[in-house]
Amino acid sequence: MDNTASMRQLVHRVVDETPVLDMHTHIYAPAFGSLLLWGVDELITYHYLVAEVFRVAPMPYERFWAMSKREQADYIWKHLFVERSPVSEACRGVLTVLHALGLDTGPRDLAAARKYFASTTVEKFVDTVFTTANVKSVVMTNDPFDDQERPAWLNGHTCDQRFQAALRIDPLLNGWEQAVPRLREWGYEVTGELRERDVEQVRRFLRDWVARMRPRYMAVSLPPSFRFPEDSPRGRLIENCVMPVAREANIPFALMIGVRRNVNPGLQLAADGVGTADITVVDALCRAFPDNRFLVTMLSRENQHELCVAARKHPNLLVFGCWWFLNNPTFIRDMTSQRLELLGLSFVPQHSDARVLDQLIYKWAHSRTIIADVLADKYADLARTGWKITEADIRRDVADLLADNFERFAKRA
Ligand code: FIX
Ligand code: ZN
Repeated sequence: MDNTASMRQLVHRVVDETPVLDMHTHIYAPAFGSLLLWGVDELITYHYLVAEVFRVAPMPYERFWAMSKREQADYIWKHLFVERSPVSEACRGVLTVLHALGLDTGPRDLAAARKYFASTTVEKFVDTVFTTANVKSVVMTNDPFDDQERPAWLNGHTCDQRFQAALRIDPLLNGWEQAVPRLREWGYEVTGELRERDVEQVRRFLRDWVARMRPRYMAVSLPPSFRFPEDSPRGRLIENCVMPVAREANIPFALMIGVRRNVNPGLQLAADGVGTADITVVDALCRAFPDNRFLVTMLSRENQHELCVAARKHPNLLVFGCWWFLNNPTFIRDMTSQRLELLGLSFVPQHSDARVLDQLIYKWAHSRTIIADVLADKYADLARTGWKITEADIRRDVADLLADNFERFAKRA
């Protein structure tokens, strides 16, 4: 295939046609009831947009949070969509979703969008979204410390194969002191001292939840100040509990590094910020635990190059996604090129982090376009050397990027 324009078209078509396995989201299967967020009011009140509305139309935080969801959506729509053009990535995302669902965004008519959602059911809408986004399955974020979520697991919810679990353990690793009484309440006899007995009890807790959830991986988000090795409860828990249980279960440990929680608490879910982390923690973990596998994403742009270099050193490290403040076209393009150049095809270019079901549509549509563009540039470079790329080559490479690299690395619990 030597015609650059038709090659580019083909790469875009293949990327669009290849189903995605979305390895990190915050959406839930319908069996989790109200935990599954969907619909236009949820879409518009996404925490990315909450942060943006306070920039242009601040009000006392308590007043905003006292409003109903619908009132919050009206407020955000007015200030971010009507009184100025919705050019930010998060605003654009709302419009991509409405447009893909066949709604006319031209009249700026929120009532029409609400009418559309009122006329469908969650079950139907899950099918619509998975088909429109061409996503075959998503990995949820499942926190056994979450009082709303725990009962769904304990009562044995019916499972929809498109929704896979991830055992998220932030409260255990980042808040050991608060975790101790909860573990005790659930029958894990920990004292808090993290000696042999506690270690055994925490392992039992993790094993029980691995058995219950059958997660694709265990996961934690970490501040930029995270260090490893570290003489702290978190350091000891990772070394003595998480690593052995992950090995036993044959699942990776996902680290999402670089979030500074609660920089401005008034913003609630939108309160978090970013900081540049220390890459040596990734090297140290991969080196200390060669029989464990690590999925790593970092939040700061400044960490991306050294994360690629770390992945070149450690086959037990799989770099993934353009996380949160990096899930913007500028960074996706830059990071995807950088990763292709340093790692070839051995990484996972994107996850959606969708919190609202509908967002799968825009997050994947926007990322797919850029991934396809960058990949087409690389194939064009190869073609200039005389290398012949076939459609089958492209289909294999794209399937690896969008699903199979994760699938092979994570295997099955
Ligand atoms: O910790 C995480 O998994 C983050 O992705 C979220 O907590 C964050 O709020 C988010 O939605 C980012 O996209
Ligand atoms: Zn997330």
